[in-house]
Amino acid sequence: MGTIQRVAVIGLGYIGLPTAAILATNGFEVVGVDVNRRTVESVNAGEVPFVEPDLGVHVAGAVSRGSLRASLDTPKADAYIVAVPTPFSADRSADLSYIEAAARGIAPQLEGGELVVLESTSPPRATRHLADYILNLRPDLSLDGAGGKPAILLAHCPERVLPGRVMIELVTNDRIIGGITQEAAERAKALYATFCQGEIHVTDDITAEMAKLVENSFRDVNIAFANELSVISDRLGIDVWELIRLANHHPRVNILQPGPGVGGHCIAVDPWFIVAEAPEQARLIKIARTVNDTKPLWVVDKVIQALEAAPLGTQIAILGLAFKANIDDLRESPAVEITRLVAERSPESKINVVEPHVEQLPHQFTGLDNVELTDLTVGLKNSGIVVLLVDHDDFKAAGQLDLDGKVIIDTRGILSV
Ligand code: SAJ
Repeated sequence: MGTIQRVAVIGLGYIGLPTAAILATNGFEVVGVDVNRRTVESVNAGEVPFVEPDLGVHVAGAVSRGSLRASLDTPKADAYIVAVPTPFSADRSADLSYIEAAARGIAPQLEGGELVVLESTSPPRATRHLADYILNLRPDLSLDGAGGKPAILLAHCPERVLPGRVMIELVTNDRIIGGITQEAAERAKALYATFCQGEIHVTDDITAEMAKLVENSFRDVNIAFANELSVISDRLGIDVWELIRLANHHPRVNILQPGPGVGGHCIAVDPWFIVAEAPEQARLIKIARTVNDTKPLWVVDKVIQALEAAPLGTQIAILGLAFKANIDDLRESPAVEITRLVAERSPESKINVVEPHVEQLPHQFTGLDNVELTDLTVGLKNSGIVVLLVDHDDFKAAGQLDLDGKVIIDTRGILSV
């Protein structure tokens, strides 16, 4: 098998495009493939269709040097990296249709000897499913040379980068690579070693798939513990952030932070893939998901109770809509859910939303005339109830603002720090 020179990256999203750009910067000839014509056009123009620090420089440089281009069609390549979405279906099992679509593009291009790496967060056995799907389309190939058929090398290498730090973590994070065969794992390791400065750990495909799901479930379970403590502390009339700060002084205790719920497209999704695989056994993982998913409703009840106790006409300030601090991403954000539910349950109350990272309210607020986007000063001045939902740096100074006489619901502990 020859060395890898040409790499096709299927899916130019938050993971695929940075990976394509890093490979192009490290001497590979890279073609990024996407079904979205606008994405393809903007990458070919050297532009990035979403916000991620430092990505723009890499893409613009690689495109202008000719080492990166985008296409709607899957080309012939020495290695294929699949970085397409794996959303969950209505029954919360993983939807593998995007992976299958990628396989339909790759299969006709294979000659034998190519490496195919699945990077998408995947349920156990998804890499095998991808392999079977390709072999079904190409019965003349094999995974290990059996029957004299040329082999293709299948591996899983889950992405683990944190949105907002992708270009740094792509290079510095350790990676886990699971091969369907040892040869596949070793070849994938050689490819990733060209740009990854972290350690690269080799294992089998199913362990690699589970490692990614377990990392996010670990976080989900631990956030659920913190969220449960916040509800218990509220009942006891104590400050949960002080409680956690004190408990964390113990050398073997490290409790995470409670919040209004868990947002984003990873931690709130991946644990369900484990639950779908082992519904009887994954008891803790499932209850943690439920604890985190119901936390926004608890916050909504708190706001409604405050409203009922306040004088008629009291306005509400909502501080933050993003799913976490200092980003503009509103998708799957508990803050959006809370604000929408409060607006629906109290249509007569004016809601002043303060979110410095966006210029307009998202579609969830269409038709809700009592909700308005405003700035921090105006929002606070007009409101008798202040609900802190995101710990943006912009709000950290809120403790110094005049909150006298206002009812504060601080779901992030900004005022406790
Ligand atoms: N959150 C809390 N309390 C905490 C920590 C987080 O309520 O103590 C909330 C955040 O506010 C947010 C959600 O959890 O709503 C998730 O935020 P996050 O920063 O923990 O993680 P993500 O979703 O941005 O990225 C995660 C990362 N996984 C882990 O840290 C184990 C990242 O490394 C993964 O690559 C990413 O998921 C992914 O793509 O799977």
